[in-house]
This record gives sequence, C-alpha cells and structure tokens, in this order.
Amino acid sequence: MKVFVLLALVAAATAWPSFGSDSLQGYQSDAGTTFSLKQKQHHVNTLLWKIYDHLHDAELKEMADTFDPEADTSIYSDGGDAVHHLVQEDKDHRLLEQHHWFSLFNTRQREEALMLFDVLIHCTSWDCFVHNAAYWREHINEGEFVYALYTAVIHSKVAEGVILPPLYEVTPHMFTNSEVIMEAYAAKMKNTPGKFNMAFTGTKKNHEQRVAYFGEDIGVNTHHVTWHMDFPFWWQDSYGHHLDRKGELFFWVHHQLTARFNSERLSNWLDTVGELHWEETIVEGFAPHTMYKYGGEFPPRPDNVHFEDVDGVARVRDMLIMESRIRDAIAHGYITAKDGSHISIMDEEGIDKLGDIIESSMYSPNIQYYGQLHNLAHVMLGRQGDPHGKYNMTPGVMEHFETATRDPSFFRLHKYMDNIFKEHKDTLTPYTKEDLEFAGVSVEEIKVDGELKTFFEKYEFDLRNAVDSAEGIEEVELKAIVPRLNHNDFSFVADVNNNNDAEKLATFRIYMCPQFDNNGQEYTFDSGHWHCIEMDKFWKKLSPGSNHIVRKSSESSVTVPDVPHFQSLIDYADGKSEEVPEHYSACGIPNRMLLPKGKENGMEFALILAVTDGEYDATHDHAAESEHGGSHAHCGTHGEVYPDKRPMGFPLDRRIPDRRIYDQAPNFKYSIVKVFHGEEH
Ligand SMILES: [Cu+2]
Repeated sequence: MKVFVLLALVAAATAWPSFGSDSLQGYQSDAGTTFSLKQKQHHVNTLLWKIYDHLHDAELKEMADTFDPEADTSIYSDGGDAVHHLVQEDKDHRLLEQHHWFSLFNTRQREEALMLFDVLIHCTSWDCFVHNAAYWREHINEGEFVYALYTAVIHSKVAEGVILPPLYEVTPHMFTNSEVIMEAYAAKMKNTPGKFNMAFTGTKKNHEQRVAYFGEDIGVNTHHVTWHMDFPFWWQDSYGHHLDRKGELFFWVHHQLTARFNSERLSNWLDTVGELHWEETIVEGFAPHTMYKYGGEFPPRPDNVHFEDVDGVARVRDMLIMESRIRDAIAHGYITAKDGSHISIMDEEGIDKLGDIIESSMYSPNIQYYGQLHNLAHVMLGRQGDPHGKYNMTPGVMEHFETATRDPSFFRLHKYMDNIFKEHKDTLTPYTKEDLEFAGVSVEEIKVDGELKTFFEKYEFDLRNAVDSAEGIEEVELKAIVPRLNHNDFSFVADVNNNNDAEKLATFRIYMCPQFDNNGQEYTFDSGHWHCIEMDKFWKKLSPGSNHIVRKSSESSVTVPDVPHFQSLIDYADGKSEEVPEHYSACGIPNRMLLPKGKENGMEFALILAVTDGEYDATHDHAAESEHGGSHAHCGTHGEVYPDKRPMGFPLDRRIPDRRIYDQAPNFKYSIVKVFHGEEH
C-alpha cells in the first residue's frame, strides 16, 4: 500500500505513552500529557497558518507567551545546548528580523534556521516540540521558522505521522507568479472571493516557454524542495540517524529530473538540454515573474550573460578549480581525503562519494579541497543579474529549492554536473552477462494495458496564506488555478517465467527511453541509455512456472499522489471532517507526471523491463510485501537503508559497448510504446 494509514497511528498514539519509547523517556509535562496524532496535526496546521501574522489560536498563543525554553533542560536530549545557543543569539539581537526574505543558501540565515532545527530535533517529547515551535514562531524570521519546522517534522521521531501541508498553500509566493499574487491582494482588499488563472511565464517568442509547464509545475517544485529537506546537504549523523546513500540519491534525483526534462523537450520539438559552462555565455535569460512576500520581485537575468565573479560568494576561477579537482578524482579513480589518504571510487559505491563531494554535503570527506560545486553554482547563477550587489537585488530563483526549476538554466547547470557523474560512470567496467543474470528467469513480454495518453487539466490551490488578515475579519476564498500535466490510468503488464522449482523473489525495474532525438535520429542503446527515465521499481514473488504481473501506474515507486489540501488537514484535525487524510511524503515525481507529455500523433519510447534477483538486491526482509514508503526510487525510505542494493539506474547506468549482452539476457526485455497527447481524455 502506497499511503500511510493515519487511522492506525491515531489508535497507536492513544494506546502508547509516546512514540519510540527508548528515546522519549524522562519528560512528560502536565503530569504525563500525551498527544494524539490529531492534536499534533492541529498544532502543525496552526503553526503554519498565516505565518507572517501572530498566532491566533488560544492554546498556542498561550504556549508562545508563557513558555520559557530554558526553564527545564531535561526535555532536550542534548541537555539544552541548542536552546541555550539560540536564546543567547536572540538576547544579543543577532537574529534576522521578521518580514524579511529568507534563503537557505545565505550562510547566516541558514545557520539561524538550523539553530531552531537543532532545538526541535533534540526535543524528546511532542510537548517540548510544540512549545518551542510556538515560542520561536514569534521570535524568529518566518522563512527560517517554516524551514526549521518542516525539516524537524520530517526527521523527528516525536512528529511521526504528522502530515505537512503542501508548501504551495503555506508560502504561495514561491509557487505562483506575481500577477496572481497581486490579484489575490486586490480581492482581499475588496473582501471579495476570487479564483485567478496562473499562466506559465513568458511568451511563445521564447521556445523555452514550451516546457515551462515542467519547471513551473507546483508538484515538481514540491518534489524538489522536499527531496532537499529529506536529504539536507547540512545533515550530520549526530542529529540521530544516517541518511543512506545520500550522495548517490543526489546524483540520481537530479539525473532523473534532467532526463525527464529532456523527454518533455523532445515531446515539444526541442533539442535535449545542453550543459552550462563557466567560460561560456549563458544564452538563455529568464524573467521569473515571481515575487517575495517581503523583498519585492525576484531578479531577472537577460540573455547572453557571461559568468561574472560574485562578490562574497566565489570567483569563476574558483568554480573551474573545484571542477578540475573533481575531474582529477574521476581520472585517478580515487578521492583524496582530508588526511591525504585515498578513497577509491572505482566501484558501485563510488557514485555515492562523488555525490557527497559535488553537492557538497557534510558527508564530503574533504570539503576543504573539493569545495561546494553544486551549492555555489546555484548562488553564482542566482546572482548573475547583480553580481556585485550594486542594486541591492534579492536572491534569484536559483537560490531557493522551491523556485530553482523555474529557471531553464537550472537544468543546464544540472546537465553540467550530470556530465561529471557520467564521466565517472563511463570509467566503470560495463556490465557482463554474469552481472545481469537471474538464473532460470525469463521475461516473455512487457507491454502496457491502456492507452498512454496525456492531457492538461486545471488544478486549484489555496492562496489565503499569501495575503495578510486581521483578527476578527472573515477570510475570503482565494484560489490559484494552474494548468498541469496528467495522464490516463494504465498498467504495466509483464509475463515472466520462473523455471526454477522454487518461488523466487524478483526485482522489477521499468524504464522508458526516448527512441529518437529532436532531429529524428534513432538513439543507439549506448547513446540513449543516459536519457532513460525510471518508471517504477518493485519486488514480486515469482511462483514456479509462468507469472502474469500487472502493475498499475498509480502504484509507481517513483511517484507520489497530491499532498492533501491544507484545508482538508484542518478539517480533519478540527473534527469537521470524518475523512482521514492519507499521505506519507511529498518527495517524489507527481504521479500525474509519470508519463512525459508525448506528441499528438504519438511519440515512441522503448519500454524496458529488467527482472533481477530480489534475493540479492533487496536490503529489507519482506521486500515484496512492502511499498517502502511509496516513493523509494528517488527518495528512499525515512530513517531506513535504501531498499535496493544495486546502483541507482541499474542496469542502464554504465556504458553499453556491446548490446548483445542485454539482447541475450532472458531476464531483460523491451518493447516499443507510443505516448499520445491530446486535449480530450
Ligand atoms: Cu536540487
């Protein structure tokens, strides 16, 4: 089952004294107050409603007014270290003011947000968590607060099961354009409800606009920002657990975003994306048509800009030096650690280490030497409109994970890093017959049931949190209407023979790879494998004999369903609705975008199925009985090891100099399918 069943947890929460008994001993305020999941949901809803305004809710207001974070340090697992630090910063008036923009890439602002995260993650009970959240909401910058709260709810044991509202309904400014925001302000002033159509930025004179529906999709933005919250580059294992294969996931999630962007480009008669380079012109400019809640418009970038050094961030030369050190590591086949020792990358785990140094994350074995190519690149690109800070411009869209994919240069930048990863993958030995083998198992057929058909639909989301309100004045209904890609339901259908006498656990790996480039040239297996998009990965038990496997498009472990609307979370928590919202994570490609757009007359893709030995591949027992959180392919499973032992992208992640290895492998099969796009469905 794909979703997390809240109801079961509600029951569990009332039955147990608290979650995760080991780590939660010691503190029970109010003679052992425990909170049901519904109460926790109510708290989180209230904390995130109208974040630019003071708390209205009496219970939380009381907490904010009366709580002294330092009064009882036994409520923290770090003895109160984090809270003393934050309180001191607050007393010294060093914290960023409220009603100011916040960017995670701003070092000082990030430090402040992480000071609060540090407090929340060390809370050993919900009571501590919610009191601190309520208190700091009134003391810290709103953007820092939202970031700290989201990451803490994702990673804290005491918040397990709480559903975070969709970010586009908490901070709508970051997900829609200025025109819509202005209309919402006007409607609010006139106290008149309204629904406003959001158009993708730019005009048809700009051919990049044909694929703006991908980079500006609220679900793609939510996936990207949530992934970076699930796997923060600043994460340290001292927060409580290790994030398994974070570096490799960094590679894979961005590689797949780039590959998917390319499939969308080919669907729209555009060439695949080319890489940006520090010494070359940034040909494509960008006008974001997006504004901050505080700080004005996001800065635009004209066409044909040459990279300039950015004051206080990095010089172009620094970027080239970092790149060449990383390329040296690939050429040598090893990374040089801080103490000078060599860490080999010429194996399956090499990509994980490379991901850590390129991002770079705190897992990087040598930040001093390899620098922070990815993070600095985002800021470098974000600042090209005002590299010397002459015009006091706000950070660019590239300096926020929720807005970065709006700028077409995001994909060019990631293509540049993707090519570095590819350089590494190309140095590894191509897979042999033995690597691919699954004894006694053969795929007879792979096909789809149902037409692969995409269409655009309209979707509404709530804008009430974009505008200010005053206590006692009725809210008016305000909504944005956005066009978004969707597809008809379909299923993957496979016939697989198991010629062994015993049941076998099998891993199903499904990819779709564009057949032709924009010039009509057919991709070879070797030139096309890097463009393949992952469609699904799951485990099934194969009985001896023939097995007919049907896997629904809605079940894909690459994707997630829509996050429940903020209002439905409120209705549920406040007892106004019987409906229990079900949602596990907002990390994952939106399920409605599982298929690339395709073309009116059909666009050809190779549909590839590799069935490999699940006994070897799966890292969990009962792999076939679990969906591992629902979107494990790009997002892993919270707090657990990645369910699949194989390299991400297996078996299409390495060079394929001789395709006969694949053609002759009975457990590997492909067919040609067409994706159609139309207005009706
Ligand atoms: Cu990213």
